[in-house]
Amino acid sequence: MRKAVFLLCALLFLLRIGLATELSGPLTGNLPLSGSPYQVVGDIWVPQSGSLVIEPGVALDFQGYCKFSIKQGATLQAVGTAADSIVFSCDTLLNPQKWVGIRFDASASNSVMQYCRVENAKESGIALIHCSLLVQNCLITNNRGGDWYYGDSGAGIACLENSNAVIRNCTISGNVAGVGGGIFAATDCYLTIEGNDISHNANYYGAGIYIVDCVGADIKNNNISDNIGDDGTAINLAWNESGRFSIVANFIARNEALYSGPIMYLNGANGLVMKDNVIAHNISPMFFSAVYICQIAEDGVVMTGNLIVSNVNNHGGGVDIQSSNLVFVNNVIANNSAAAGGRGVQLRYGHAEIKNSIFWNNHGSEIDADPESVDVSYCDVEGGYPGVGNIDTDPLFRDTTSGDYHLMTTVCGDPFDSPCIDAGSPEFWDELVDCDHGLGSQASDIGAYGGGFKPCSYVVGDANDNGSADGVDVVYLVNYFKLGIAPGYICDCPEADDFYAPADVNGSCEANGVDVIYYVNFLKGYGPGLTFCPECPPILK
Ligand SMILES: [Ca+2]
Ligand SMILES: [Ca+2]
Ligand SMILES: [Ca+2]
Repeated sequence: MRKAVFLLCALLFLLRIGLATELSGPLTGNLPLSGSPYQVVGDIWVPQSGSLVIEPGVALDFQGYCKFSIKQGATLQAVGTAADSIVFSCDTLLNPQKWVGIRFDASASNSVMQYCRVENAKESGIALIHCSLLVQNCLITNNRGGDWYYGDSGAGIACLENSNAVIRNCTISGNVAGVGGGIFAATDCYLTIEGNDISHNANYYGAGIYIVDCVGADIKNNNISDNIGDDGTAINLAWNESGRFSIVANFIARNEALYSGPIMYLNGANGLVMKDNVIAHNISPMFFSAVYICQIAEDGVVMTGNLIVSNVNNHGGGVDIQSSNLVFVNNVIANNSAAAGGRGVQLRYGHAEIKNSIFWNNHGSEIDADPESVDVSYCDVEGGYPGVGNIDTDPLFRDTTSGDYHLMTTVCGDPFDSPCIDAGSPEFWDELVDCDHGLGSQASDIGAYGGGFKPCSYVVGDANDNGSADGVDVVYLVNYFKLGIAPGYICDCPEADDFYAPADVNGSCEANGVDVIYYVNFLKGYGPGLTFCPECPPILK
């Protein structure tokens, strides 16, 4: 019986070898599943202006140090399915020198890689130069960095020289490079990095994501965890002088930076928005804070709704900001520890407006800044801090041991009511009020879950912005609609940008001639009352 099984296995092995199709040279048209697995025995490429479609389920097994190139103006459509991914790999036992990787070099802008697995490449799993690429639902793993902007960079994906990459819903894991283990971008690139799991990558700088000298990136809804490196382990943005970046709703945890190790090292940009991120349990035993931000010009840094908690550092603790202006609203910086000096937030050479935020139980001082350069109001600061509306009371988080930094409220079943509920700045409202967001009334809460909405300050119907709504406003509105006289007050509402809200008296969220008729009827004593746009409610002046 054992002999029969052995013979069967041997036969299947021979059949498998026999069935494999050898591949090298130019490829166009269709690469069918019927020929798979393909043994790539030399370089393969889609020639200039050619196109190649790879069918779902196709496997390419690179036999030597070969590469797959998509040449100038050429297109690759490698679109697998969730059940049948397309595999680019090599057997590292049979081919220990590994394969090179996939290179898009000035290829056409409609190339797509979806449901692909790219693994065991030696010079970046996927590299793009002077082109655009959509990479979606792919697994990119166990690749090494290529010899790009820096030697040994961009192990998973390298985006180079005026390229645009959309990287969405991928798993980018276990890649190793000197710079940019998961994703690396250099020189005038723009990236959309959304919904990915970027974890267990390793390197010196920017193990998860490293972006240098680029024009910007939107980094949204990613899990960036368990990466390990020397510096800027999760996200490292370096010398992007003209770049604009948004880092929104990412979960950034348990990354470890060994030496000069801020978890997020954001140095040089033209504007940076950090919103609704959770940055927790990261470690940098030798150096500074969880988040280090330096030299953000123009619009500076806007941080809202972030939770920066339970990070462990040597110096510093939560956030360290230098030579940048900062707007810091509705954040929580708590329970960060530091072996040596420590602080919740440190600010040097810039100006900060800090509102509706909690600084609690950080090692050392909670806010370390020149009092001239910082304006702190409506915050809960352990040990207290001068400024309007500041308090120094235990914020009563729901359950910090499980990472729940919502405020306690008896309405949602907690034993106490947090003093931070409805204690925020009157400049803001809670965008949503329920047990997961703002609590109490719509008056803004201090903390990471309240606030978020900045109501416009106006009187309904006060078109000329003089504080009252009357017939003069109707005349003003008629002139506005006829002659285009500039309106007195424009509201920047979340749902309706640059909306002339005081002139919308019928609640339609539009200001037009219908409002004039409605207004006249109201003033004559018939017709309903003046009604504001529900998406742009006023704070009464
Ligand atoms: Ca509230
Ligand atoms: Ca008026
Ligand atoms: Ca209207």
